[in-house]
Amino acid sequence: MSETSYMEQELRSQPDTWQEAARIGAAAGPLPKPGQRVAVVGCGTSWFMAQSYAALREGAGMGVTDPFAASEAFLGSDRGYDALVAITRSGTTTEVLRVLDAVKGRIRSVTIIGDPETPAVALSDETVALPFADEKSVVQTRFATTALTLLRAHLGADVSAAVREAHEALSAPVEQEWVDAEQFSFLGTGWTFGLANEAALKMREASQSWTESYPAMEYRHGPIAIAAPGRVTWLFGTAPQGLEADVARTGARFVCHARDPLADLVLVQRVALERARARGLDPDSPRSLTRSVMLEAPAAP
Ligand code: F1P
Repeated sequence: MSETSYMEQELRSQPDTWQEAARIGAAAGPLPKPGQRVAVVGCGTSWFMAQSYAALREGAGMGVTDPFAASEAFLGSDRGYDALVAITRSGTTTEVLRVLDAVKGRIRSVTIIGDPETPAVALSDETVALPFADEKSVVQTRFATTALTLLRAHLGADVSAAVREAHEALSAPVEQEWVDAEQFSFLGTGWTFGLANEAALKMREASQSWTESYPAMEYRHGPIAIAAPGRVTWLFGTAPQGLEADVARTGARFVCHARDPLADLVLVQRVALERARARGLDPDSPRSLTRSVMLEAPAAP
């Protein structure tokens, strides 16, 4: 692995790309208007950003917002969607292209895209391009968080504290206990559940780590059985009452930081990078993964 991987360079640029996205998101643009019924789709990391956006938009009282993995989206006319938001860094992910094609002429689509020179653009009614956040690393870091920052800003959030705290997350120490830990369970509530899913995926992709993720209130309903000494339970946002003490009793390490949860995800990206390094893995070339999943068309019957 080179001294500085693309993953490291890209994750370090996040405060700048977030600032740029916040500027774009604050303008009206083609993103859904308050009151519209919205479906939001993506695959992998982009699906998890869709989950976070949906929780934020619903929480802000902006209207029904349903997140789907692109391969599992329910977009029938009985659901009454006014708009489809697709999130894709590559613009070539087959399942996302299939959804865009399927709703064409029926539901207005807007795609948040990293590479605007790709097929998703022609299939979308509108696009919001974030080429400055596109990445060379297979493992996504800044595109995902920048897309979510754009959406947060579009929902009216002031993201300046998140930008400031992302800087701080870039210089915070990565504890040796996190590099050595046997297992991580990531937890969140509301919009931070999507972040928990993304944190768990990042650690699997970049460092082949054993990770799980749950809504925080679900953790006591079974998954806490995995918590044990040498393992970490990492919560994004505010801890539900009593959870820290419950985890402490298992002997697992409980981690919950006060910083903006999206900024805390930056710290997890750094943990993933350090764990990859410690295991001699190249985070830019993760095992069995490609930048985009492009499937062949099914054979004609
Ligand atoms: C989505 C994605 C990535 C994942 C993998 C395959 O890509 O699922 O999240 O890390 O490399 O592609 P995209 O649609 O956002 O380009």
